Amino acid sequence: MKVKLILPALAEAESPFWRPIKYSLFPPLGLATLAAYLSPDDEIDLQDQHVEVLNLDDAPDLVLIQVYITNAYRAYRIADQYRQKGAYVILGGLHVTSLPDEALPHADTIFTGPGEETFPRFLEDFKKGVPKMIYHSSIRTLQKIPPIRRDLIKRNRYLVPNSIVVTRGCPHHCAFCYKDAFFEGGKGFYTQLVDDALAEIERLPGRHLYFLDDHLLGNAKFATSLFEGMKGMNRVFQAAATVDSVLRGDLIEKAARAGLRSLFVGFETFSPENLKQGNKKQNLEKDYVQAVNRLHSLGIMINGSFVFGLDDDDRDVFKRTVDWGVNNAITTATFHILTPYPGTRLYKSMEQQGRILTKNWDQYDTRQVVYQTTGLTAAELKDGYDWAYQSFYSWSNIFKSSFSHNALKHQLKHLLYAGGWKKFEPLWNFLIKTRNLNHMLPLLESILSKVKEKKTDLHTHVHIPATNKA
Ligand code: B12
Ligand code: SF4
Repeated sequence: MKVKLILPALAEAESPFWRPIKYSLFPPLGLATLAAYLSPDDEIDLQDQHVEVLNLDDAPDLVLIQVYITNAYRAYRIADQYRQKGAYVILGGLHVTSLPDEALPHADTIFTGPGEETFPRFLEDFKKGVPKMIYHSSIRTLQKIPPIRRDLIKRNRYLVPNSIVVTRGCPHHCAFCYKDAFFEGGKGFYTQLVDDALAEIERLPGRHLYFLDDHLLGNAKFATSLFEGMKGMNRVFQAAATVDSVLRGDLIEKAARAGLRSLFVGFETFSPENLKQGNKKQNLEKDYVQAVNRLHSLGIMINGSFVFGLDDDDRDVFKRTVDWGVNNAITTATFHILTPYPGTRLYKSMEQQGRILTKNWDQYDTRQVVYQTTGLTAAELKDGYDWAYQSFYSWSNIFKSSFSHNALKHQLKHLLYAGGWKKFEPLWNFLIKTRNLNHMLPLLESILSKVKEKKTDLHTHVHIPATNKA
């Protein structure tokens, strides 16, 4: 059987603000995971429109398309085209799970939730000639899943070919996050067996790994055994976790010993009112600066995530946030305009209040205001968000935050990482065009090499209260 797997490009890929490098980071891991259930005799073609021109002139028997919110319209167009040609088209992913009724007219079969149990079930039915229209995932396990078909991934087109997920979901319930909606009807947080996770790591060449798990430290027992097992592997890795998990116990030290060098942390907001609106209870009354200092003392760089536009935000929130990030030597920052994704609790409450301004999903890229704001006007929010990016990544701020680390090595790493990420677009574009992105991996690995800072009262010069307590 001829099988085509497609990750259509997100709408923002056509925007003048599109940074090609941002979409050439990670390969389509979800589709490569599903491909593992196909038969070795199947002829498989996996295409990622972010890094290649789609070939739509072929004639596959089965087409799988992964649907995110801002590629949904494009995904539907591709699906319609293949169905007209007689292919059997199936759709799944976050957006299909949020809005199955919207997706259904464009597919022969749709899937809600993770695919590890439903896709093999579908394949059996499909082969028997009795596929259903909808498959809902309810059994959630990562045990006995076949090894991801990484051979289908065109590694040289990605900066970070070694992306990996060893858990699914998250133990928390933030109102703006897709997580509860996506995992509805079954477990919302579960892990691989540690040995399976270690075996998957062993299969990855080179040193660098990027864990795409929502919260790698979410299950302390699992994470402890994982880090224990990784100790001798000489890996360097990046991951995501909460403020709370950085502050609790000594898991973060174990992670650092196993090779953790950079962490994505969801600070989101400093306002307790906003945290309550976002149901981000795990951040309430947590000392953000203490978390930052602890990570820096372990030589771990920080990618801070911040959301603008929650109801308690005022016009000063942008400057306050940027100043905090710079003064606390956050290496990179990801700012988002609050976006009520369909299916989330935030969306439901905004819809009830009549605050959803558009249902054009192409605009739901966290760079645009799609809801009725309260504390700020939509223009203030958009302008403040744009300003925050410009200001945080100005050379003066990059220098300022880099040189506030104690260790020279950490200063240089910060400078290279933040400057390299945001300031060398033509170089990135050249590397993408010439298919040489993967040659940057050794440089990334050396930037992520070990550094140990002295424990001092670093960053006591914050402009705003050290914690998010009122
Ligand atoms: C990698 C990643 C990206 C990549 C995506 C491209 C790629 N190459 O994969 C890039 C960098 C482009 C990206 C961009 C953004 N992202 Co992102 N990203 C992720 C991340 C970290 C990992 C995705 C992943 O690989 N998961 C692991 C695999 C195994 O799972 P999966 O892809 O979901 O696939 C499974 C199922 O969905 C299902 N499935 C999927 N497709 C199909 C198809 C069929 C036919 C079937 C049967 C099943 C099926 O089966 C798979 C196996 O279970 C997730 C968080 C997460 N942990 O999932 C966030 C996440 C998806 N991103 C998110 C966000 C907010 C963004 C941005 C808006 C951020 C920004 N401000 O720029 C943008 C734009 C996204 C958009 N507009 O929709 C949000 C939600 C987005 C949404 N609701 O659509 C997430 C969930 C993070 C979070 N917790 O908030 N992202
Ligand atoms: S902690 Fe992160 S992944 Fe977990 S529910 Fe909140 S936003 Fe989602």
